[in-house]
Amino acid sequence: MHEEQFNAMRQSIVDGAPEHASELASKALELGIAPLEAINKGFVPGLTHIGEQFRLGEVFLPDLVMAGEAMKAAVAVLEPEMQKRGTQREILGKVVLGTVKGDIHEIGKTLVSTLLSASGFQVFDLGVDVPVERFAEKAREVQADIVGVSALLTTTMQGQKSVVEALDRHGLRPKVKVIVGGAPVTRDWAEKIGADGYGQDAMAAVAIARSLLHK
Ligand code: B12
Repeated sequence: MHEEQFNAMRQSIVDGAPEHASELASKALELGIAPLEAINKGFVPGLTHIGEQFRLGEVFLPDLVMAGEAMKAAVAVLEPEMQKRGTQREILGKVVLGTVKGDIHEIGKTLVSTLLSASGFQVFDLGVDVPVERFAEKAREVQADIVGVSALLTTTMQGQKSVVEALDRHGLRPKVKVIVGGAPVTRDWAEKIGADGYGQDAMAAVAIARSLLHK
């Protein structure tokens, strides 16, 4: 079902066409496609494809930038609907979330933020390129239950380890749990750096956050 729609969504990202992507996102909602399904089956495959083409040297940075812009335009349309669907009232826990220093990839982190808050978590989104100490300071300030750290580059993954160490230094662990994610991140890596959880996508992030807090 909706294969044609999903193909068009994928193509709008590959083409780096923000307006078209946002039109297709609105259309998807009109057709009753769940926002997360539109993201996972339609738009993300476009980003996966362009990322692979970039790795192979078939497309260049401006193409990556435009694909990212198109994705953001689509998510901007779908996000309010995702928020609306999370009807839970009770706050499940507080999560401080950000992308590590030196890394400006925001799309995946923002999706994690949206789904966590739609699922009933109170999220403090620090944005991208976040200094290590900032994670710890914010966690202390808001008495966070969980700190979530995103990294999309093999070079910035180290920053996740530094965040775990900073929380240790601030005496916030093991009370404050750390979850990590991002394309190059694996469960093994999470274990190696002493994180409490790894999520391969935003749905998994919610599941792991819930299970860490026994909710
Ligand atoms: C779009 C994009 C960009 C855009 C980002 C736009 C933006 N505003 O975010 C721009 C153009 C800025 C960009 C820049 C660069 N990029 Co780039 N980019 C991508 C691309 C194509 C898609 C990333 C994305 O948004 N994916 C979609 C989202 C939904 O998925 P996600 O981020 O993985 O997030 C999901 C999960 O990982 C998980 N998750 C994410 N975070 C967290 C956190 C927690 C706590 C949890 C539990 C889960 C979780 O849940 C998310 C939702 O499902 C990837 C390719 C790829 N396949 O990842 C390359 C990629 C990540 N980029 C790459 C590179 C090399 C770069 C540059 C260095 C290029 C350059 N030469 O300048 C720069 C780096 C800039 C910097 N300092 O950060 C490489 C990284 C290679 C590596 N392994 O180190 C990749 C893999 C492309 C490639 N194949 O070569 N990029």
